[in-house]
Amino acid sequence: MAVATYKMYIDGKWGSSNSGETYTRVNPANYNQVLGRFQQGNKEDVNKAVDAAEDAFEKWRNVPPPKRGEILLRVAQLLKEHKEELARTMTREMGKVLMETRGDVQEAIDTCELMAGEGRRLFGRTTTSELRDKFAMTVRLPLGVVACITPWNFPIAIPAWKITAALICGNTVVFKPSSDTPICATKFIEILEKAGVPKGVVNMVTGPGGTVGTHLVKHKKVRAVSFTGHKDTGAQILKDAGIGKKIGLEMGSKNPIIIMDDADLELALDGVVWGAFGTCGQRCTAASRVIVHKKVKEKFQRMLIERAKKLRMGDGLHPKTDVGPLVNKAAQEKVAKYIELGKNEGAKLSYGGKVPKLKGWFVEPTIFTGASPDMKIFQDEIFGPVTSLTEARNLDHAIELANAVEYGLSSSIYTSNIQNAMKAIKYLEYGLTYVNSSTIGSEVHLPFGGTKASGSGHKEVGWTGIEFFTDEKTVYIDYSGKLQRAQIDIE
Ligand code: UN1
Repeated sequence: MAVATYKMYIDGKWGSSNSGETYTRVNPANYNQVLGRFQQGNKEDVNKAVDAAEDAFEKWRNVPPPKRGEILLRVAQLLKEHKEELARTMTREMGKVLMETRGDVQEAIDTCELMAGEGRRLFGRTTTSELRDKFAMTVRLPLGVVACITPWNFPIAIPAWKITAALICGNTVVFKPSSDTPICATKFIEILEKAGVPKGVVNMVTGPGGTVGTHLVKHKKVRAVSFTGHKDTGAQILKDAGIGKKIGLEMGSKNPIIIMDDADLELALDGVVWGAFGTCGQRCTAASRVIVHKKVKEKFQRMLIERAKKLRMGDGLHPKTDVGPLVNKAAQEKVAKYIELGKNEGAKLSYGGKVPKLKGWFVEPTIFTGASPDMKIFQDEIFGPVTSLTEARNLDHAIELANAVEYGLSSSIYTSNIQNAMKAIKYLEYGLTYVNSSTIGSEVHLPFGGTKASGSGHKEVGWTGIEFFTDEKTVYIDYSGKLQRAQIDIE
């Protein structure tokens, strides 16, 4: 079968990169299947895209927000109409199972609907003044040209999080998708175009992070960067961006599930299996650590291994598959390396750990027991189907273990005791805490983001997505007709 060549999207036109070069991407479940040829973007492409976005800004910011919202509702409608086809494309492109890729598209639909409604909110505040005949309020203004740099693990949902929030606020966008998922990115842009997003308002440049991403981040005309991906890239973005830009970073984590002795163990088991092995462990919210109360540790460990044995690994398009492949060869090698490391540093490999000889980048669901804070498998984000169990003496110890990593995105506690739950909510240093539910599965109308090395302090989606993509300008209107000095002319 002929391999299709995909284009970039700049100023409302589909075209080739200035570089004249393309790259290919294969199906991670079957690396003999080439999916397409994609544009290897370069600096000139980024410049053109930023210029187009800058030109489109004045007109777009003046489109009334509810009108912008109408376009986003059409995007939602088109995503609904194409949900199944998009989900299948996504499974072929990045490997996660169909149930999850359908969920990914659904998350994008939810986001479009939420952000469309924001077009009739975009609230500022009004408040009092310390002076007479003076009015004080805030209004939300767009930032200008914003860069959205997205990962491959949620190849439609995360671009939708960022791009729709940026658009409803009146910004124009340069979108740099992960090089592993250019087809999903292209399909999403096609839908935006079809829904009526005007030319120049959203532009897409594909290509390597080192050139396209870096140049975009450094670009003087870019007012904000919203990035999801690896913490090292996030740290580099902070260095490269310079001053004058708002930087939103969503990075990795090492998310714990705490299981107390009073927990419903069957419920906790469902949560651990879903959190650790769903998306093949490739979520920044994945449950990569399980911290179990000593009284139930042996029992829970047995239950988990029994359940893991039932997981079926394979092509995500197959309806019976539970765990798909990793995204690419480098990911497979990284996970395999960590499994070796875990054994060498003294954790017990209690289940899985093998790299099967298949024509895809698979690694077996893997469970380590006896992991401790001095080990890399306890500390580092592995981003694969690997979880580790650690025993805790009591809740305080469990929370201490949970917090003993540099990250802080998602956390969970299984307990039937409200005091335990409330204490965990208070002391877990994580952006998200789930009670009696897994670490994955955030909803789009609530803030998403982490503390510590997981984020830069800005959260996305929900009302926080709107906060990020606007400047909340403070406005004072003095109608007293005389000079009134704050802090001085007070009665
Ligand atoms: C990510 O892995 O980058 O809560 C985001 C969740 C999803 C988002 C994950 N809604 O697991």
